[in-house]
Amino acid sequence: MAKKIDYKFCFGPWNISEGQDPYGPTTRPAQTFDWKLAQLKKHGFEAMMFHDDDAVPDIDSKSEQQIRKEAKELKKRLDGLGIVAEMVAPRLWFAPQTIDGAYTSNSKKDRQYAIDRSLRCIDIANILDTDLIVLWLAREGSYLRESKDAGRALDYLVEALDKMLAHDKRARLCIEPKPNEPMDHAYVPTIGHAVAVSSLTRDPKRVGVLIESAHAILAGLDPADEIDFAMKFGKLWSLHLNDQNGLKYDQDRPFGNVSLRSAFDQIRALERNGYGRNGEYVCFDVHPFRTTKPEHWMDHLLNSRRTFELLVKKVRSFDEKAAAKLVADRNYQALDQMVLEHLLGK
Ligand code: XLS
Ligand code: MG
Repeated sequence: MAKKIDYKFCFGPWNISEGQDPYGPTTRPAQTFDWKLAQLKKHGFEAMMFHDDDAVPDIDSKSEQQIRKEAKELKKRLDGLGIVAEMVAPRLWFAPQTIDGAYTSNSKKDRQYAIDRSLRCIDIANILDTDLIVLWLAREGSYLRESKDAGRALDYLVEALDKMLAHDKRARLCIEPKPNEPMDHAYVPTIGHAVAVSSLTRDPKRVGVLIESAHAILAGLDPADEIDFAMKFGKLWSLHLNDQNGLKYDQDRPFGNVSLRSAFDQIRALERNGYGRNGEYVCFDVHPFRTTKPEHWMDHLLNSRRTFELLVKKVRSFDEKAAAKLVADRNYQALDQMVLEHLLGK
């Protein structure tokens, strides 16, 4: 039997947010970036995820040279702390140039902005010594169907991906699909779409995917099936575990918060496909509740990791032979109860 995987964990600075939502201000005092790095280290996480402007703040106002200089300074700090950068992601949904989309904007000039910024993001990743570029395609979609053309959008998207692939022969692009929010309909809503897009690029083997549990649920899909699908193609290079209560706004709840069974199934899919064997990280894209007090600031991350670890034990102690017998006998009623009682510790 293959050696059991010891998972490595990470999160991003936005996962220790200050409690703001679209309807109200922060509920916890602002913290510095250094405080966030220190928390990560203190609580034994191995790596941090970065947006390009987490790494280099106010990136749009800085020259290429200045960006490189600041990225190098950050790399020194990370090395000093013993923290790895898991990935860098261009934040393409804040700038005035991306009001009408980034790579798929109707404006040529604005599409160029999105590409240029992504190339700078790849430069930063290089300096931080990661080859992983995460692309959450936030504004690539339509709000008003007649304003865009989905086929043309796909051409624009592939053109942008090709420019990134050409810019750095080492970079691996990881598409993080989400079906909606902020757009009404995203152009790359699921893992199947992302895998299909990869096949149109100049180097499909350097275009993979990142699954976020909540995003799959928002697409009406089972995150465990998305994991199996992506890994069948060898494309699951990163993972954002969290939870989501139905088809609402993106909730980024702690892992297992809504459905322990779904969390169990996601880990079962990871284990049977060997996720982590090539150094992939388990990241938690979770947010503290708005109500969380400052003294409990890290609990959603610590709880997510603890739930993950407890469920790994549950997956490893699940009687797969007995389950296979029930499957062979088509006794899914008994299989269902077996899963429930296993989770209930019976
Ligand atoms: C938002 C996304 C974002 C990405 C990184 O829904 O999950 O946080 O993970 O750009
Ligand atoms: Mg995410």
